[in-house]
Amino acid sequence: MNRNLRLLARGGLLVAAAGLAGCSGTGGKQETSGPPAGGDEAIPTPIIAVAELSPTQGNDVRGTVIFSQESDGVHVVANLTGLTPGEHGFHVHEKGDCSAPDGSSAGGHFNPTNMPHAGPDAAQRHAGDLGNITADAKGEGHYDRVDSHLSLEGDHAIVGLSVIVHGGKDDFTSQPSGNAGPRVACGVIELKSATP
Ligand SMILES: [Cu+2]
Ligand SMILES: [Zn+2]
Repeated sequence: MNRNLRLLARGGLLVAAAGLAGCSGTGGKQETSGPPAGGDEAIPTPIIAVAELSPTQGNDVRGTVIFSQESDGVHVVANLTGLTPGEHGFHVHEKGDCSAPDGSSAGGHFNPTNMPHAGPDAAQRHAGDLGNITADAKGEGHYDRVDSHLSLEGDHAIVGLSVIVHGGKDDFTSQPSGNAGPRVACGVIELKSATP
């Protein structure tokens, strides 16, 4: 009797120990993902959106644009292939519709504040004016910039809109769109879950 009780007690302790181990294991996991997000100057849970760009008819430009919300703007990173060497207008357009063969369904530049077209560093510009992406001799273009005019949240969020890459260079002055030529690639900006 006494021995049985001790065995029961031991069993209970083992179960309790296993339960504790399970709890601390889960707690540990939450801690590793918690502090980097919450401890870093109160930056909220990262918001990330992605546009997968596909070529418009007669073109071969494709790639990925990743948008991540940071405290001072949206970090834009793009990697494209199939471009002609040189500069190519690169914008957020106002409609998330890439269905037209020439990309025209994406509408004009995203311009929620009714500003003139300009370059990315201008104080007054379309929110969608990201400037140019430059392709090397192999036709590969890379873009990496934090943009203070864009947002992934709030009334002027770019989620659900589109990214357009043009065949020519954006001159930053011609209205309404920088005379950047035909639309060679288009992709809709889709929100991605930031949690694993
Ligand atoms: Cu454009
Ligand atoms: Zn513009």
